[in-house]
Amino acid sequence: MQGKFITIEGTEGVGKTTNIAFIQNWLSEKGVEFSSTREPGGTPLAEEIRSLLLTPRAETVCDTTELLLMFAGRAQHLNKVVVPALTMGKWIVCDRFTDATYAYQGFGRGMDQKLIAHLEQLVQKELRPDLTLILDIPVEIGLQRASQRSTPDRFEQEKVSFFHRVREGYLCRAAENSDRYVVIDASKALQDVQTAIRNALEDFYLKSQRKFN
Ligand code: Z5A
Repeated sequence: MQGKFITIEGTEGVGKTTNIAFIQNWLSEKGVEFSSTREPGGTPLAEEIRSLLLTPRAETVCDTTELLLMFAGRAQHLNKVVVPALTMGKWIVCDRFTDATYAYQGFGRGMDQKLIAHLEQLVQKELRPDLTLILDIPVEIGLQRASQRSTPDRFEQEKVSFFHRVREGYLCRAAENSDRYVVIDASKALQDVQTAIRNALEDFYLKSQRKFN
């Protein structure tokens, strides 16, 4: 039996961390066996790569280096965590995945989408998320929310225009592949955001049950 692969995406400060806790509760109530994980990261080695990627440094990180590090961590994470869990029938809830690469490295940094697609195919083969929730928020509101936290990492030091391009990237992908994506207005009050997330999950769960039966 194959598990389901759910990813949560969005720009800075959209509330992924807050709402992943909500999704975990929902899955527990349904009696679904699941694991939560994140990218970049998710294994000890991939977490080291995460640290390389997020730590601000004097040396400029080349766009190609950043892209390859994202996929290097992903290869490790998929092989060690995601694929084994899905094969055992577990669901996976992942905080960011390859849509983030298209949005941040593709739209944000301007890297070639075809190159990203090529690396995606190399690393993931046919594996794609079953459901992607994009928490969408005007960039300025997200940055305002995020500013109340700790010192900014390397990405958080980017200009506002970078995050505008990233947001556009997410919305373009959702518009092009409406089947797998649900865009949620994350600027609303938390209770409203979570009602929308619950509706999306219930819908997805019902569909996956129907397919199974
Ligand atoms: N990255 C990449 O470039 N390419 C890739 O392929 C991948 C990633 C996979 C690390 O990601 C960086 O990696 C990321 C993209 C890059 N960089 N950026 N930017 P991350 O996911 O670890 O980092 P993050 O985007 O900074 O996420 P975060 O720190 O976990 O933020 P969040 O989870 O979205 O937000 P939050 O902590 O849940 O909420 C922020 C605040 O808002 C908090 O005080 C909440 O209480 C509050 N909040 C949440 N919801 C609401 C509502 N509805 N109303 C009011 N206040 C709210």
